[in-house]
Amino acid sequence: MEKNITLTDRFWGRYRELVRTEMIPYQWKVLSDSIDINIEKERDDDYIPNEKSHAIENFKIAAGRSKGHHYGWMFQDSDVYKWLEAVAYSLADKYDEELKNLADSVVTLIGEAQEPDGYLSTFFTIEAPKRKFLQLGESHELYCMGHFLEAGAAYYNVTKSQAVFEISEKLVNCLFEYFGFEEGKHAIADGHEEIEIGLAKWYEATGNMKALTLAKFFLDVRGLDPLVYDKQRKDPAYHGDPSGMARLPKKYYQIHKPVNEQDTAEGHAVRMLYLATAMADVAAKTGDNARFEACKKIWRNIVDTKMFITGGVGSTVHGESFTFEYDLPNDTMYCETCASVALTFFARKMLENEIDSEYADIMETALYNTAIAGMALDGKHFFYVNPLEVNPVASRLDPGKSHVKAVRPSWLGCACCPPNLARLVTSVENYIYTKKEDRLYVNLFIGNTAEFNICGNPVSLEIKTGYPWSGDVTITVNNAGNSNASLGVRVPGWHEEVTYTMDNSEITPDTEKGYAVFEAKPGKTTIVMRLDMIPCKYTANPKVSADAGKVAIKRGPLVYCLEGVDNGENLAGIYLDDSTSFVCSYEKEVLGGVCTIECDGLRIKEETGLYKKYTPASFTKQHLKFIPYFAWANRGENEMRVWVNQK
Ligand code: FUB
Ligand code: ZN
Repeated sequence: MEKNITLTDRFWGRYRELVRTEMIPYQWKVLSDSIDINIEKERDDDYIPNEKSHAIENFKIAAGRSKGHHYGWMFQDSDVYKWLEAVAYSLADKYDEELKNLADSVVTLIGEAQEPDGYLSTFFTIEAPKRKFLQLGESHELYCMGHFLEAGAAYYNVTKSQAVFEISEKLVNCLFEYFGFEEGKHAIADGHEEIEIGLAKWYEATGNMKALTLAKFFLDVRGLDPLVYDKQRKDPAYHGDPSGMARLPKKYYQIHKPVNEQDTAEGHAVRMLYLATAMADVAAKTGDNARFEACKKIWRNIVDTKMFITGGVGSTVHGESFTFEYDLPNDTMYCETCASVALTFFARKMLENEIDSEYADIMETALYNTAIAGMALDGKHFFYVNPLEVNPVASRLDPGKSHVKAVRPSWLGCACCPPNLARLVTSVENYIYTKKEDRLYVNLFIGNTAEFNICGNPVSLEIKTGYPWSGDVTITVNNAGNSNASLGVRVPGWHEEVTYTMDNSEITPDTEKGYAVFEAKPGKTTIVMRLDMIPCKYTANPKVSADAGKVAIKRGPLVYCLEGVDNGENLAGIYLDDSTSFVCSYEKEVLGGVCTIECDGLRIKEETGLYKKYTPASFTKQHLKFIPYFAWANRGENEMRVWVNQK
C-alpha cells in the first residue's frame, strides 16, 4: 500500500483515530442493523424513513442472499459506499487485517448485487427493475454509482482488489453503453450530481478513458433540456416521488441552463457543490478553460455572497438550498455537513486549476469549522444541519426549526453526512499540498511527512505544527537533487503578522497569489513560519441583515461561539463593546483540549413586559467564555451563538 503523505498531526490525528476506532465500527453496526440506537429524522417530515438503516440487508436481498423489500431512501446504497471509501483511506493509514476482510466481504456482496450488465442499484434491482434510468430526477441511481466509483477508486488504489476493479469496470461499461450524445444512447444526467466525480476518480485511478468521456458528457448534457425530468415523469409507469422532489424548481437540480452558463450557485447546496467540484475537476483534467471560467463565477457567487462565516452553505431547509445573495440567517439556515465537505472538495479542485490562496483559505474554513462540527467528540453523534445560533426551546417548539437540532443525534434517517465526514477525515492529508510543475504548494498546516517527485528529483518534506492552536509551522525540505524546485507556503488571508526564518535566518520571501515562495536549494532546508493567532472580531457585510450590529470572534482559522453552559441562558442578551480584550488559553481538560477565549462583556438588564417607550438600555458586566465552534454541543443541550451583539 503506497502512500506519499503520512499524517503525523496531533489535531487531525485525534480525529483520524476517532474515525478509525469509533466511527467506522459504529457505522458498520448501523449499516448492518446490529446496534440498538435511536435513529432520528433530520426534520419533522412524515416521509423520512428512520426505523433502521437496512443498507447491508438491501444488498443481501439484491444479491439473492436474503428475501424481502428494499428499505430506506433510494440512495441508501451510498451509505455503504462512503463507509467503504473511508475504510480504504483508513487501511492505507493503518493496516487492519480484520477490517480489510470485512471490507473485502462487502465488495463481494456488492459484486453479487450487481447485475450481469454492470447495473448497480439495490432499490431498482429489488423494487423496480423495469424502471432503471427512467426517473433520473429522483432516482439517485447515478449518484449511488458515483459513490461506488469513488469508493472503488480508493479501495483499488489502496488494496489493488481485483474484485473492486471488475465491479467498477463493468459499471463504467454499463453507463458507457446507455448514456451519451450518440444515436441510440440517452442524453440525460442524474438529478443529483456525483457520478461525474466518481467517474473522474476512476479515470484518475486507472486511466479508463471511457470514465473521463462519461464524466465530461454528464456535465455537458446537464441543463441542455430543462424539461428532461418532467418528460420522464409523464410516463404512466413512473414509480412515484414520496419526498416531493418533482415539485422543486429546475434550479434545485441545476438543470435550468447548461452548466458553463450557470454563473450563480443555485438550488440544493450539496448538488450544486458536487457539480462545481466535478466541473473544476474535469476542467483541470481536460485543460478546459471555458469550464474553469464558469467555476470561477460560481465560486465568487458563493464566497462573496452565500457562505456563512463558518464555511457553511445552504440558507434554507426548503430544498436544502441556496436562496439569494446575503441571505444568511443564523438560526434557520441549513449548512448541511455534506455541503461543507463538498465545498472543501470544490476548493481543492479549484487549486488544481489555478493557484490562489483564497481557495485554500475557504477550504480551511469549511474544514475546521462546519465539516468537523458534524461529528461529536465521541465519534458517535452527528449533525446534519449546522446552525450558527440555537435556542433548544425554539428547536423543540417552532416547527420551522425542526431541522435545527441542539444535540447531535446518534444517527439520522438520511445518513449522508456522517460517512461523508469520515471519508474526508481519513483522507485529509490529500488536501495539504498541490503540485504544479516545479513548485509544491503547502495549502494547509497539518503535520505530515511526504515524498514528492519534482522535475524528476525526489523531494521529501516534514511539517511540524501545533496548528490550529499555535501559528508556528516548521517545514523541513530535503531536496535530494539539483532541480529548480520551489515551495509555496500559503499566507492565510486572516493573518495580521507573519514572520519567516530559513535555516535560522530571518527572511522576507516574495509572495505570489497569496503563497510565500522559497527556492528549495539542494540538501536540507528548514523554513519556520510564525503566524499571529490573535482573537479578532469580524463583522459581516451590512447587507447580511441577520448579522447587523453583531460581531463574530475568530482566532486563526477557527470561528468561536458562546454556549449557555459557560455563559448562562439568553445569549441574545450578551454584548461586546470596543473595550473588549481577549485572553486565549489552551485548556487541556476542556472539550478534548482546545484554546478557549475569555473576555469581559456585558449583559443587558432584563425587563418585564414586552414593549415600552424607548430609554437607553442598562447593562451589567459579565465575564464571557468562547469555545471553538466545531466543539459546540458536546456538553448537553444548551444555547449557542456565533454572532454576538456589538454595543
Ligand atoms: O440526496 C442525497 C443526499 O441526501 C443529499 O446530498 C443530501 O443533501 C440529502 O438530501
Ligand atoms: Zn449530508
